Amino acid sequence: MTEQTAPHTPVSVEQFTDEIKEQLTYTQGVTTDLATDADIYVAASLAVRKHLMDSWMTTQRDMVQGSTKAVGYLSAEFLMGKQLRNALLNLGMLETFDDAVRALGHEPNAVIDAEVEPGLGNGGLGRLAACFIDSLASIGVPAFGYGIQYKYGIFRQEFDEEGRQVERPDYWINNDEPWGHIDYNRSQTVNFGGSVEEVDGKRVWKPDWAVRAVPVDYMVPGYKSGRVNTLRLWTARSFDEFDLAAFNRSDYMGAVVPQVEAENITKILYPEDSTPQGKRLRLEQQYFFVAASIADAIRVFYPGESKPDLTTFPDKICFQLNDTHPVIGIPELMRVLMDEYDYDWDTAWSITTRTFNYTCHTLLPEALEVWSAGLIGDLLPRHMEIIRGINDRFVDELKESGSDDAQIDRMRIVTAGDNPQVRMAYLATVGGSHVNGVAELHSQLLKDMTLRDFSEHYPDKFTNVTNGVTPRRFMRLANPRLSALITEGLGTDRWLSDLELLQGLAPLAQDDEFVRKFAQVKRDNKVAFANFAKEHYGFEVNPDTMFNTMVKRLHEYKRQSLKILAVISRYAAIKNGTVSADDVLPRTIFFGAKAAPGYYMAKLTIQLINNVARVINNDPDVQGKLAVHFPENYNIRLAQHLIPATELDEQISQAGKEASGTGNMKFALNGALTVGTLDGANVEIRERVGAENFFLFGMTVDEVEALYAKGYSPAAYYEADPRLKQAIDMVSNGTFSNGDRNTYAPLVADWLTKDYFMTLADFSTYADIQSEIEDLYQDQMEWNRRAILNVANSGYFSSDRSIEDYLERIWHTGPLA
Ligand code: GL2
Repeated sequence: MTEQTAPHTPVSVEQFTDEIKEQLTYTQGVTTDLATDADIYVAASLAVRKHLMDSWMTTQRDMVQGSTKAVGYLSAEFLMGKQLRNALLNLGMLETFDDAVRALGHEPNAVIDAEVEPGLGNGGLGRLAACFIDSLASIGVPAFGYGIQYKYGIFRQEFDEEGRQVERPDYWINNDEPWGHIDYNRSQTVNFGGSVEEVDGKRVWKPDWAVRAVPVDYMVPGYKSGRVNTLRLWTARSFDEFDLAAFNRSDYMGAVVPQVEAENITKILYPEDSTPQGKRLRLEQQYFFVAASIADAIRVFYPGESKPDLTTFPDKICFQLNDTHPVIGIPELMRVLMDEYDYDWDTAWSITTRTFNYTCHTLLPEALEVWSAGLIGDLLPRHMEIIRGINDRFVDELKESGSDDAQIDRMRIVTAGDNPQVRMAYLATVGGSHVNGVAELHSQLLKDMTLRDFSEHYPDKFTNVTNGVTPRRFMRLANPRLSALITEGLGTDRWLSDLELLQGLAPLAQDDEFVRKFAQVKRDNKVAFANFAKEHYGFEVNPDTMFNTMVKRLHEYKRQSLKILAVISRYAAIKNGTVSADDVLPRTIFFGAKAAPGYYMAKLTIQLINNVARVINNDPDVQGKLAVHFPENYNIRLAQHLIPATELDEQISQAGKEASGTGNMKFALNGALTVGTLDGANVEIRERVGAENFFLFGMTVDEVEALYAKGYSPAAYYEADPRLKQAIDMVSNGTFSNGDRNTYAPLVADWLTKDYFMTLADFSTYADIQSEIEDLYQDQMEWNRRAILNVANSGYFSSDRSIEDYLERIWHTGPLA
């Protein structure tokens, strides 16, 4: 990656202080002495935005003048995290900011904390999109992130007295939000409903209703690249504020109905992870942002042209479909080309298929979106016609290539029968140039299982790009102590834009002095986390215990159940004296997880974890030996504090279920060791950091398949391992529900009779490996050596490398000259 210096001139502390004051006075109308932390945050953000403005404009100009093709990353989610410190880092202004804020009589951390985190994503998929646009800008590739500015992001999680999850609305936008610039002059019209008519031999869509899509632009500054890209999030507005006739009839509520209906489209992020629900509103959201984005790209790249030559469109921009959510963009681009610009089908199809590529992020069949043709036809009648046209031509192609009827039926984009369904993953595969999975194993399983027929039909379309994470946010910002030590060890900070340089740390794992410094960094991070946890969550955390963390969405396949059963078993062993007091390695276990509001088993698991924590933390018999904490509302901010303090990370999904995981990468890069299965990117992490530096357990994909095939009986595992039996019995006998045996009965019944993700089958090896983990932990020098090797060998998991792979394998473009 080429490193360029930011073109912006360095700013002195005095100058930046003045700029903040100027914003306070002339934008906010607040005097410096009355300014709150939140006022300073807004003023400083606006001042920083001004510093980015020139680079933002030149990047856009250079992009349109076109030395290289741009990337449009279409994603229903962008989980950005806080903006201010990231922008300061990329501008090289972190210290200037701290000094200026202090000069104004404020504490930098308090000012940073005033920023409300936009939660515009559910989990890994949304965070990946945010890492990717950071890397695109840092590498200098012109790019747009295109998505939705939801008014309510992912819900705020609280726990009630019983430890159950309660969802509260996240009205994040109801605060001063200095980063998003709403641009009414670049809005687009998005149509819905109606019918299609034949007019002069042409199909003409006569829509029923329309909403106005207004862009809200966020600057995406590259790290030291001098480039600033755009994240354009659309917000829905109605064309008329209210129905004046209704208002004049004194029907005040009725008067605002059209406005409310239009604005509902971008009201809320669907709080689901992986399993979509067939909701009309969700399809409206998808079409809304994709249609606006395609129209926007045409506007941007062919300014002022009424009859642009759109055969050049795929040379100007390629669209990456982040999962199936934006796939309706394929028929939309076809419609635009044929209906608005008069191209014939074949030309339109050639442009479309060269423009789109598709990333699949799942292996769960239920997570591949399927829409009823009736619903699409109702909401987007012209698109449904086009989808049928694509399907019919594809079926013809299959027939010509000799596919039999059964295979054709398996592969139809629109299923046959009375209630036809549109399979969006298939549409994406047929309508784009490339399909990629997100880790080696995942891409292989896509080819062998999920999309097998398609990979046989289009062998060259399929490729892999292993996910990555940005080291700027997840190392430099989250872990300044480790970052400083790495820079000291390597003698340069260039690793932040060339993460493979971390390999230079490998020899230092043999240098006791360095190992001790590394251990001290971890220790300081643990103390810092203990203070943070006390202040923000009210927990007392003992930094002299091992910090063992499992943070991710709550899903049965991720197997938080496995972890909590092992914790219960450990608790029982300590309490009953099965392990002698001297052999107990004190551990603090952290969970962080949100469950989709309608996901009953996941929510019951949350309740169980909270109650196990309550019982353990209040039991004097295990004080100082075992503690469990489950901070509410796991989000990026909490991740940035907890990951650097963690020593042991849990990645224990059933093999073949986690597409990649990206938390696993963040932990390894921050010097945690992983206990995990051979799943997702764990496989590649283990290969790189070395098998001896990774705690592997559990069945492989093949073993899982074989056990399913043979017939899986979880009860047999329950009977066979007394530790497991005891743990499950404690859940069922009311130990964690004040004696009530019913509370967790559904969980227990599921474990013993179904256990679809084979938690019980993997329990014994998981429990066994704990003693190996604890033995190693006793030898702190050796543990830290291995942690250093995790850091040194994880440079591959930078999102910069992922983007380089996309550039080479899929997008065929590169940085601006
Ligand atoms: C996910 C996968 O579950 C996860 O394994 C992967 O790391 C991310 C990013 O590729 O995508 N798919 C998905 O729908 N969500 C994910 O986190 N929400």
